[in-house]
Amino acid sequence: MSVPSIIDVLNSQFGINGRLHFELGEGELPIARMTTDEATAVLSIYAGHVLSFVPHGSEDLLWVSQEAVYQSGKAIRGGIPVIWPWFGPHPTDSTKSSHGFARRQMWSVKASILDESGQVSLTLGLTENESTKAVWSHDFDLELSVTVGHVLTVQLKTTNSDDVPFAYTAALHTYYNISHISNVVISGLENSAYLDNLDSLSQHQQTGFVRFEEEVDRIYIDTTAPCHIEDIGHKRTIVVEKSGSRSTVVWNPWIEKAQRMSDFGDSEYQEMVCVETANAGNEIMTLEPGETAVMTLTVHENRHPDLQEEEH
Ligand code: TA6
Repeated sequence: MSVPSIIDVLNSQFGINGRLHFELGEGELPIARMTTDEATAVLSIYAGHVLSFVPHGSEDLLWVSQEAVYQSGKAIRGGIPVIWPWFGPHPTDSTKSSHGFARRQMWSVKASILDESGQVSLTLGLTENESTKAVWSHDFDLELSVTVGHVLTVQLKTTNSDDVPFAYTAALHTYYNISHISNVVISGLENSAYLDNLDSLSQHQQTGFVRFEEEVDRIYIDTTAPCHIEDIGHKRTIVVEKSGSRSTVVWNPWIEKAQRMSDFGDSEYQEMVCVETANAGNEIMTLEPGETAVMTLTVHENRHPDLQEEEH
């Protein structure tokens, strides 16, 4: 009798007929396909990484590069990378990879639920192992819960399972799929303070909506506000709401930076924008042993079928 594959085991333990199915995706990495009457989603078990969220009859709300690499140990370019336990470069050791290690680890499947409203939820987990201990000394317990329905809900729960306090920064580094970067404005951050990553993290204040005519890389601080990505070309507003997050990062690499990234097409900067649900910059989280913190992102679209597209 043949040994059941990991996919067979996952489908037998957590699969939900017609609603939740595991299979091998690109790079032979395990993925979960989540199907509801309102939307579908794809979640990579590797990296705990949402790759797609498509409301029925609409465009994917998430963007993934055509050049993305699907390989153990590498970060997937697009979707919702889990940035943990440090946002950006390592605070003291430049030899450590940017944006922490959670997005380069194989997570485990912990639970699946089909609720009475027809939403499908999948919970993944990550705890310390030899490779995480090599770069970060603490014991920890991460849980990522993804719920698919009319709204995509992504919840990142951090528990300090160590016997000493630890500090971390984190983000759900979401890449949104847009019609064209010159068609898009972001509202919700007016008058917010931000640290400009293109100007030595100097502090500035946002005036009006966020628009894009060059690379933008900003950590908006002390903000819990929802953001609206107004996209005339796709005739929709992407509504980004959050809790447990006091920073919002906005990034578009523009031309030069896109050309410098091997897993990012030279012109792909035109079809994406990152609005990241974070605790980053000076928003450093500290947990005592046994303490838990939860950061939650909810995303949905409002469609505007009668909107007229301006020439760009
Ligand atoms: O969130 C913005 C940012 O910190 C940018 O500075 C850029 O580096 C981006 O993240 C992508 O980082 P990555 O390590 O995924 O290439």
